[in-house]
Amino acid sequence: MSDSVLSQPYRSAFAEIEETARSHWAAENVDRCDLDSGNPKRRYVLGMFPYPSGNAHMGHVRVYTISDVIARLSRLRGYNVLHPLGWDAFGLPAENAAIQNNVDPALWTAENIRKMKDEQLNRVGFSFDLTHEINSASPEYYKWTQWLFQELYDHDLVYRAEGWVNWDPVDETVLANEQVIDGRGWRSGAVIERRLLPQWYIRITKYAQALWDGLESLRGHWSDEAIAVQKGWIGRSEGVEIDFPVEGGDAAITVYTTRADTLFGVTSVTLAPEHPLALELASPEQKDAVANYAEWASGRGEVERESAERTGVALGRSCRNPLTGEIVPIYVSEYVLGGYGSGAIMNVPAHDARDFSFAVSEGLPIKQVILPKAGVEPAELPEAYTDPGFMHDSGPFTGLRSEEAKQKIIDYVAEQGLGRRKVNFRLRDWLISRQRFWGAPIPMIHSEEHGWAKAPELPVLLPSNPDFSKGSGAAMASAPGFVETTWPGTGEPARRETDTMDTFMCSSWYAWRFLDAKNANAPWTKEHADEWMPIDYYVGGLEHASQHLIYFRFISRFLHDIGRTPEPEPVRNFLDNGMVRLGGSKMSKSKGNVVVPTETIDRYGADALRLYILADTPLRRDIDWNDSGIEGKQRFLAQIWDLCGKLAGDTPPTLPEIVTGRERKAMGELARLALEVAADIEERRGFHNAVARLHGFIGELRPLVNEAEAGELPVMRYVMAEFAKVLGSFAPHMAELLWRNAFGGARSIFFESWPEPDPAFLVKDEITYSIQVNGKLRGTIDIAADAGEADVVATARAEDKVAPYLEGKTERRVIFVPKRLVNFVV
Ligand code: ANZ
Repeated sequence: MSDSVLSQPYRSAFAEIEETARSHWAAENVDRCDLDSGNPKRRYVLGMFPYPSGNAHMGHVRVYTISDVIARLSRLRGYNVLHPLGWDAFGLPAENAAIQNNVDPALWTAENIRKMKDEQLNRVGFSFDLTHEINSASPEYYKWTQWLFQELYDHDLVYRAEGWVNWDPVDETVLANEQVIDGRGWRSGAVIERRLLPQWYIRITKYAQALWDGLESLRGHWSDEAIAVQKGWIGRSEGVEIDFPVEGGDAAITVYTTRADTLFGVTSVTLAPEHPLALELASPEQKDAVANYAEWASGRGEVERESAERTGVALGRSCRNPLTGEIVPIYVSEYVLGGYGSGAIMNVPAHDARDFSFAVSEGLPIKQVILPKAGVEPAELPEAYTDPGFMHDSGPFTGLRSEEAKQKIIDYVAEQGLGRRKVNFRLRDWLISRQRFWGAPIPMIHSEEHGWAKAPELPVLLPSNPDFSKGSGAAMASAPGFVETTWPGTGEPARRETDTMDTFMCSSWYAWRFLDAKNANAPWTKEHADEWMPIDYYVGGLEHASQHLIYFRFISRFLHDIGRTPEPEPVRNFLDNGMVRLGGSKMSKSKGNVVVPTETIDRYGADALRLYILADTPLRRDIDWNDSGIEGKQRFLAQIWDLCGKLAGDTPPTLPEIVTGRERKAMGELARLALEVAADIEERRGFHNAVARLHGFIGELRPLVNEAEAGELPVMRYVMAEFAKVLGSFAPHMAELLWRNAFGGARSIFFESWPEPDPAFLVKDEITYSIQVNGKLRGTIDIAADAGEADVVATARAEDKVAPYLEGKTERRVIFVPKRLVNFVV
């Protein structure tokens, strides 16, 4: 670092400034977090860990800039801060690259991590403590992912079942339902096929109610949208099961409905094609048609089934509405899903959109039982009427409001034993088997004789140097020595499971591993979990609010149940940030609209980038990138640089006595800044407001510094040095060098404390009084807010515009209204 850096214009010095600052941080271990420091003030600040693609993009910059601001500010405010970085390193891209380039995915991943860590993210100036770094694809980590799987297994939360799965023909893998978006694979975009395979499932549905209830405790700490996304995935619905006796037999069809108020409008009953009664009940003439339809439909994905044109086949049988006694026909149709509710529905075409189109295509009657107004005759319906209203043609319930009738009908159905209340969830068990190589091997072994058992030793290591010539699943099965093993105890031959785990399993517990990243004997210690969990601030995109955050919350609740974490919820505050776009669309390599962070840093500096990415746009909104915005931030930093350059000195400033109005004003600005910025970040998520306050502060301080008398400069210098500490969370490189070069700091500014100026300075320092003579306004004065009555009156009397009206008169009385007015009665 050259001594003269302070005298250089910022725009030619920023690269040197930033590199020098980072070398100071490294030399002084500024970012180090000793988990056992004993400081009872702790904060765990975490940005969702990245997939090591090899390219850090603006999305990463945004997430970690946010977490970094919280982390740096928290350190200055006296917290022991854990702000770690790790790698979500298993997954398809590494494997695909490995297959294409014929390299071991482990090597490809390691090289990507190196690039992202050392060449890219490092340059943004994030205060990660890399002594806690983790890599989910390392045996030291996935040993514990396997341990977690076995814990779940021991608690009866893992089972194996044959099931229809979503098969992605391009990636050659099974996808979870939530990884299929509009019938296509979430990564490959390929149209998903259905296949039947034996799979490992995790019984997350056992936690559905708990996951639902837990959302209440997150209100105010998670955005309403994030909570709504969670609710959508869990999909709790309160309804009733009703039994429709089948004509000519003892069977009954149980339907699930959330609309008991529509029971009088049922015109048919429909089974899912896979419903066990479908074939059994079908009339001899219809058996073949039903069987063919069921076979065709069961190979189709759920999304497709729900969205396609309504098709179906009649069973040639009927059943009886238990409430009305009406006889209605029975159908099978693909839009009724086998895995939801009871797999059978009552069709109310007048009030359900899907039933409406089904009735139209099957020529079924449409019977209206709810009308928007009471006591009118129904007109023909162009589409289903789905809103609440007034009951029509519904026996004793006619005329009631539909919400009220719903409760009454449910009570009646329950009393008469025609059905029972029922809660259903959309959430399905978590399918974690992947027929891929680059994941944590599922630690199970199988023998023909004994069945399945846990692999006795962990980790079950991935074979190195896999042969991908016969495809991805085969790489594991063909690896020498991997599959063949022995049954524990007996030594009989056994085979290892060759499937690997969904990578969401790796990321479901990584937050705990940061608490003991290097522990070879345990996944983490209870002491650390008790001290550090839940995460205080978790930062990441809303796109993870469904999958990752469901699994993370589930695993957290499980770990809580087995006594390994202190609270059921893993995340106190979730900060979901918006995306960074260019020209209105998401930055993507294929569209060629990418702004590369390292190139941006070359041009403008990391501090300008950080300020820009935080400014103007509220946390949850998308940013639309524009270069003039970041240029503005660079100009702003240059102003700060110049201003502090004028105040440079060799020793750290101490607070001199505050005497003049200008000094008081500067102290007031500092007090307000420190107070409000802390609240913006810690409480209000107002990162953009905090940046605006930095601008506002400099706007006020510039004239004060420029006009300051020589005697006022020490205060100005003190105030700007304190400002540097606030700036440090946002533009850490500049703050570091100002601290050292202009303000005489001997070691990093990040060992300093957040400014805490006397709150007395917060009081608005001047107040305007109206001055009257005999009740007539003659002038105003500005005077210190804490000035006493005598001072105010004396100043008022001497005011130029007032004095002439008092001259030569006898003052009979002075009326003084504090903070408002002085009236001289003469
Ligand atoms: C009669 C009815 C009348 C319905 C009406 C709706 C409106 P949620 O809230 O998602 O639980 N349903 C039940 N089981 C189904 C299955 N296996 N596949 C497809 N649809 C199914 O939705 C419950 C409603 O979805 C139920 O209420 C049922 O249709 C349908 F005017 O019953 B309803």
